[in-house]
Order: sequence, then structure tokens, then C-alpha cells
Amino acid sequence: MDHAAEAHRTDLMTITRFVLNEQSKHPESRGDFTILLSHIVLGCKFVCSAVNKAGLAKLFGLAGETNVQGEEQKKLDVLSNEVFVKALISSGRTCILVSEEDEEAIFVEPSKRGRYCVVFDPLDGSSNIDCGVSIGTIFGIYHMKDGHESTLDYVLQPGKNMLAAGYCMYGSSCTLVLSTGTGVNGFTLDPSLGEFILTHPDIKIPKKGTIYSVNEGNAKNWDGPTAQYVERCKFPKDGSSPKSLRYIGSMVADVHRTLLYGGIFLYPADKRSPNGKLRVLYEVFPMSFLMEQAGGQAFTGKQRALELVPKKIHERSPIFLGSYDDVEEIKALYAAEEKE
Ligand code: AFP
Repeated sequence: MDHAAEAHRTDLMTITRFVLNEQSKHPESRGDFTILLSHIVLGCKFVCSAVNKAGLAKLFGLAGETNVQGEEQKKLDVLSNEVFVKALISSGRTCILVSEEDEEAIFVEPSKRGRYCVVFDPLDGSSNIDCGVSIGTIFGIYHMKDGHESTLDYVLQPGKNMLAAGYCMYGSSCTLVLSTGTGVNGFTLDPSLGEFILTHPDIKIPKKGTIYSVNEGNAKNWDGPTAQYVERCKFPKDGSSPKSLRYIGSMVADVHRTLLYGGIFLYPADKRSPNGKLRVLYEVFPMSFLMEQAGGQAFTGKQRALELVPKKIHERSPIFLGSYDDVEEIKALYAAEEKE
């Protein structure tokens, strides 16, 4: 019997235990972040279970549709939003919530107010639900100083000021990837225990990858640097092999693959959408935070993505993120264009 392996299997590092360990390194900590995270984890478990049952329960029906029992059904993204908003407010640790699903930010009432601002997309990639493709929840967390008034300025901050960011992917397994600013760790839900267990400690993205990921259907509207970069992926000038193309169209799934296998994910600006498609607060920032923490880079075409200062809560930005060397290459192409 391999006792070492056995000991490893029986000594389960749950996400709560992991965060409590981290917390113990900060004696001044009051445990509020651990409580907040446990409410996010609860939301993820609920959405995971709802996504798994979607086909059976016909949860993917249109919002407001009624099922055979005559009960009103909610679309899965509407339901996920409700679950996260309620879980976050009931944690008693949040003050401002910005959700992809809600036009306006939610200011938590004073009796339930805490010090964290959470920006999130409760179910990103929801146009993929009906065909069973992996989708996910993305979140970023800002911290408000004691005694400060909760104003929108707290969420209109550069992504580098985030305290933590992560995503939960609902795929063949349910995986939660988290960074609290000291590296990136991945936890997989063990359905029999109902616990997220550390399965991907200290994720580091390969320095250079062999995959590029972009919606090539938009190619006719791309700017020069993006078009040149993708051309180089297919016809490298340095004698290396062409890169493989992988594109799911669900950011969590595309970014998860990029983080684990390396490569680059691009959602550039184009002539029709000069700001790209992806939202700064709850898509671009959290994923850029994770990429940098894993040793990669994230660039908007103009600047380091995490330096961007959003002016509106639902603002969009172009984004190029992934392996350090691959992002370096696209940065060089934009720099060259600017010089001309
Ligand atoms: P949906 O939530 O509408 O499916 O959009 C998903 C998404 O915001 C992001 O997850 C994808 O990376 C991106 O859009 C895909 O966009 P395209 O369909 O334009 O390629």
C-alpha cells in the first residue's frame, strides 16, 4: 500500500481550508473574506447543479415561460443572477454588486452592508447553454476601506486594485479557479462530498503556447496588428510550426484552456465594435488578473489591461491575454503600428 499516496488522498484541501490557511498569514484579518467566498462558492454549487439539470428540468426555457405544471420558469442566466445576488447580500459582507444581468449597480442596504464590492457575470457564455457547451461564472472583488461611503468609484477602479478574482466553469467537471493575489489555484467540485477540493495548485501558464483562440468570423473587420498576428499564427515567419486554432465562444472555457495549455485568447476591437465585445469589470479584469498571477500577460491593444480605468460599469474593451511570449508578440505589433 502506498501510504504517502493514501495520506494525500485522505488529507483533503477544501477551498475553505485553503482560504483559512491564507487568512492565518494575516493576523489582522477578521475572516470576512472567507465568509464572502463561502457565499460565492454556494452560488457556484447551485448554478452547477442547475446547469447539470438544465436538460432534464428544461431550465433553459425563455424567461417567463411556464412549464407543464404551470409554474413559471426562469432562464438559467436570470436564475443564476438571482442566486448570486441573494447569496452575496446575505453574506453581510458586500456593499456594491455589479452584475452583467443588471443595468444598474446594486447598493446593499445599510443593515446588511459589508466592505466588499463584487463584480460578476453569473452565467457567461449563456448562448451556449442549449448545446451543453461549458459555461461559467466570472467574478472580481474589490475591498472598500473602513468608514468609507459606498459609491460607484469603488468599482470604477483599475483591475490591478482587485483583491481577488476567479471563475467557476460548469463543464465535464465543475472547476473553480481563484486568485487572491498570491498565485492561482484550481479546485474541483467533488459531487459526493459537495466540496471544492484543491486539484490544480499554483497554476502557471506556459511561457509560450501553440494555440490561438479567436472568432475568425470577424476577420474582415480586424485592425492591422490583429490581422498580422493571426496571419503569423498560421504562417509563422521563423520556421516554427503553425499554431492550432481552438475557439469555443465561451470565455471561461477558452480562458481555462489557455491557462492550462498556454497560448493566446483574443477578442479584439473591429470596425463594427471599436471597443470589442467583452466587458471590462466582470470579463476582462478578472481574467487578466488570473493571467498575470499565473505568469502570463493581458493587453488591450493600447495598455496593460489591469491599468485600464473604467468610466462605466458595463464598459467594454478589446483584450489579448495568455502566455507571456505570445502576448509580447502582439504588443510589439501594436507598438510598431503606433510608430508609423
Ligand atoms: P454569451 O454570454 O452571449 O454567450 O457571450 C459569451 C461571451 O461574452 C464570451 O463568453 C465569449 O468569449 C464571447 O462572448 C464570444 O463572442 P462571439 O460569439 O462574438 O465570438
